[in-house]
Amino acid sequence: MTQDSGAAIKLTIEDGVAVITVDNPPVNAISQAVRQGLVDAIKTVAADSSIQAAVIRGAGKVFIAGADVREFGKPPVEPFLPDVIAAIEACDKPVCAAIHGVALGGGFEIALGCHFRVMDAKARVGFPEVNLGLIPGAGGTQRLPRLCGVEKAADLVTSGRQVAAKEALEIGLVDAIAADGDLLSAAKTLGLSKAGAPLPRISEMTVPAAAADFFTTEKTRVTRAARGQHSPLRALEAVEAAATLPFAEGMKRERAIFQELRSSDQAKALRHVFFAERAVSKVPGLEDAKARKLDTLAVIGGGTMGAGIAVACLRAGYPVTMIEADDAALERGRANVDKNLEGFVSRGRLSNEAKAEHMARLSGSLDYNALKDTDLVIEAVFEDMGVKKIVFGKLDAAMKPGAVLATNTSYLDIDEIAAATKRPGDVIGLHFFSPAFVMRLLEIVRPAKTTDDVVVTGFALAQKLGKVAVLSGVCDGFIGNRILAKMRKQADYMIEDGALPWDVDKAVEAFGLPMGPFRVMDLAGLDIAWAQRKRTAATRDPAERYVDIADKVCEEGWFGQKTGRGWYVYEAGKPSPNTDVEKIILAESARKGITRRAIDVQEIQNRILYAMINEGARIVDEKIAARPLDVDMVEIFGYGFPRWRGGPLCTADIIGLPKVLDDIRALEKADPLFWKPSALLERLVADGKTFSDLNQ
Ligand code: 3H9
Repeated sequence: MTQDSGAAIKLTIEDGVAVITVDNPPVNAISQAVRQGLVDAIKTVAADSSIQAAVIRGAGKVFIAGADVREFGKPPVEPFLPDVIAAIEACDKPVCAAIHGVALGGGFEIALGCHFRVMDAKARVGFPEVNLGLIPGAGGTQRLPRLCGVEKAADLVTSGRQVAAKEALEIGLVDAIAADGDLLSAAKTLGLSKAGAPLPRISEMTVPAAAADFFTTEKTRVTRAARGQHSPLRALEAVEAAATLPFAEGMKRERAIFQELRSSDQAKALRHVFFAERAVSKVPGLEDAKARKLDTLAVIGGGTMGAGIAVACLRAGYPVTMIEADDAALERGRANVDKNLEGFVSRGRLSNEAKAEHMARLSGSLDYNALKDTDLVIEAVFEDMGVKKIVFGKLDAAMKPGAVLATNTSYLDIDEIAAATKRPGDVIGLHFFSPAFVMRLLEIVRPAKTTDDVVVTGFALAQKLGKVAVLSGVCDGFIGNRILAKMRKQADYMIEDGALPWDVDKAVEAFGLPMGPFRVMDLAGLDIAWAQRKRTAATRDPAERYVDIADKVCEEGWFGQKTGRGWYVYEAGKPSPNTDVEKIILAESARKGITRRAIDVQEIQNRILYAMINEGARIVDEKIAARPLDVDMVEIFGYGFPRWRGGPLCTADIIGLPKVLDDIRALEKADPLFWKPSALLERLVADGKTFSDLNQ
């Protein structure tokens, strides 16, 4: 017999077992049709005397990926998931979940509502709701502690981490792991074997007692790890309810927290990130382009960036050729790669054998002809236009037709670099962030003549390297460093106006960034930006406000961590404010006739954030970024902007664009050059629109 409840749930009866298949591509998200279909199917199981047991499974590549994230912005529609799961659990015939792929969020909650769970050896289960600013909302926080204890439940729901089959069996989340290809029949057999026997219902179990101080210490740990995000602590609160309240009361508490979080700003921001992360590689207009062959890679230069990029490529399984200027430099390049890989070994993330295999895939040469069969090369030499042009001339001469020629420049004009070759259509920017084998962001920078297939080859490489790639047009600093420059300028203005570097850092870190701008400068080395300022001094707009403080700090030879002194003094690696810098700052304010004033945390945060928003809007308006979401992804994956704020342009939407514009206009009164509002921001406010409207 076959019952088709809408298209989302299919029911067949095989050997006395009702096989209930959730079929809602692509990931069997729990839409209203799925919920209704499950309720109907369970009614059929109860009513049909030929059925002795039931199996719930998923069609396609996963069991069930969770609630339909697209429904969260809309009013909930019955039947509600907790009621669907209660109906499954109440069924008086055994119901067994057959889990393959993943059972996540509401999908795992459905599995916990079943009496038994069988898992494919490659499957994973978990509660990723915290990553969406939520907590499990259909009994997950109440059933999980009953099954595996409070400690493990707290770990899983507060971290969102996914558990592989072996661990799931060990901690009692599932009853069995099926042999390869045998999942359905194992689930059917288990279900049938329990027909007529008393059925285990997790809601009826008691929660094993935890250590007396467990929740107190756990709250401290979770608060620290969450760095301003609310959902992990609220998830812990729900687990605590499971430990202290009867099941029905605990369910009410969980539901209340879930509902509260669902409409929160953090949940909105995290939903935006969820979809933006997936949309960012789907660039409008490139749908039909096909990536070029990408089997062999090369890097030019074995310094910090070149070696870092080589490591990222080796980790992804590519053979990599490194080109250097002389034997000594090549040896240093190899040693840099070796050292970086050794870091993976010492952290237990790579075996010695695997490291040796990685190193065996690295070849080195002084001769560009070694690249004649290479599919894609990434140049990472000194940031100097003359040097880059020479390198690209050599690449042009040596490489085969159809090879992709990429530069890792952070700010040079790639159109000019491309013009040094006879094949500008094959030239592209691949801007990695340091360390290249850690940082998730890759800016793909598209000069005017680059062909579509070269651009999508950049995206294909990013996917292989596990990176989030964002397309950028050519401009000074591209998306990320252009915004960073504006943000740093504001930070400089504020220290001349009355704040101190550590006040700025503290306020920025309280906003949720991992490090304030002055701490970052100390880490990167103040000398690099100093050299850049000297290079561009002649072309600087004379009308623009220029703060000399950083130059004076550099003149003292204080370049940050590497010299033990910068904005901060480093003793035993620990930073403390550099009081000599404070003297320089006070003297500079006095020299410029500035009466220093107190600048509070709110003002610091606003000026930093609005500088980012205004520049981000300009970048979208100039079509350097295709959509606001591209700017948000650059900031989150390249600069540590908190995910739970959704990126600067999502934050602007949440604050409300009319308020953002009013605030910028108020700042404009004191500094009209810096704070001229972006024309896009003005248009959006005039039209009653948001940045999010431009993402659709
Ligand atoms: C929840 O369950 C709350 C409950 O506790 C309480 C309820 C009362 N909804 O990632 P992919 C789409 S909260 C809607 O590229 P993969 C995705 O947008 C939920 N759509 O594939 C994409 O669409 P498009 C907790 C979803 O193979 C397509 O599916 N669950 C959902 O790399 C393919 O996705 C989660 O947070 C969804 N839930 O990875 C799980 N999930 O093609 C989130 C995916 O148009 N999902 N889509 O861009 C995942 O982790 C991954 O998608 C998964 C597949 C591992 C499943």
